Amino acid sequence: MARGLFILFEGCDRSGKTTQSTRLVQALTESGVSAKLVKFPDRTTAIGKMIDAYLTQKTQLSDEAIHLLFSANRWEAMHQMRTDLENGITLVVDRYAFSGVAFSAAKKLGFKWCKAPDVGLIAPDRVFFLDIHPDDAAKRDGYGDEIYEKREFQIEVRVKFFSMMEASWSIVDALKSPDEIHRQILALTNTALKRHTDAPAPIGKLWT
Ligand code: 2DT
Repeated sequence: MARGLFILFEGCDRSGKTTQSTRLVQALTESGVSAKLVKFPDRTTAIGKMIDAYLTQKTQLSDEAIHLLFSANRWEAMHQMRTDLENGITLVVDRYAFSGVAFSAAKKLGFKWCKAPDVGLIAPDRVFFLDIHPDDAAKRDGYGDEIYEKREFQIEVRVKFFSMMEASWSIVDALKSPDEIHRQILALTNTALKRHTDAPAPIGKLWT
């Protein structure tokens, strides 16, 4: 049995990642592909609860401390993610280490320092970057509720994302209709799945 694929959604706040990752899992499941949704931060764990308290501005933490908590929140999920991939489950992940680096680097922490704690995590096979200008994101419902949802900061975050893009990334215009975006992403995912069936690649390690 081939291992599952690791499909990642990244993007600025309110770009539609949660909607699209949920729809992708549904579509894959309906077509007989075993798939599971994973979301970072995972606010349900002990570390995730500390992250949630920070994001909702109930507690304060230094930029360095919150960065390391986000990374630890990924490391604590690695065993389960590896097991799932090895069992043939395709993981559709909503945010990951690229969000970690983009948000902390936008606070002026060094790139190298930001990447270091996430080196060696499982690497995504395919990344979809839902691109939206923060001015358009600000018009969407629910914007501005959490600590990072400020225009200038989001513009900085978007620049940092662009500086990390690699060959496995596709930039998707997040202003298109949700149906159109879904169709585009599903087609790209099916191509990646087919390629993987024809020529399976081992699970990769991030930034090594
Ligand atoms: P959601 O709105 O997607 O729940 O994210 N963030 C996220 C970081 O600063 N570092 C990270 O490593 C991750 C995964 C992005 C909540 C906020 O947390 C930010 C938005």
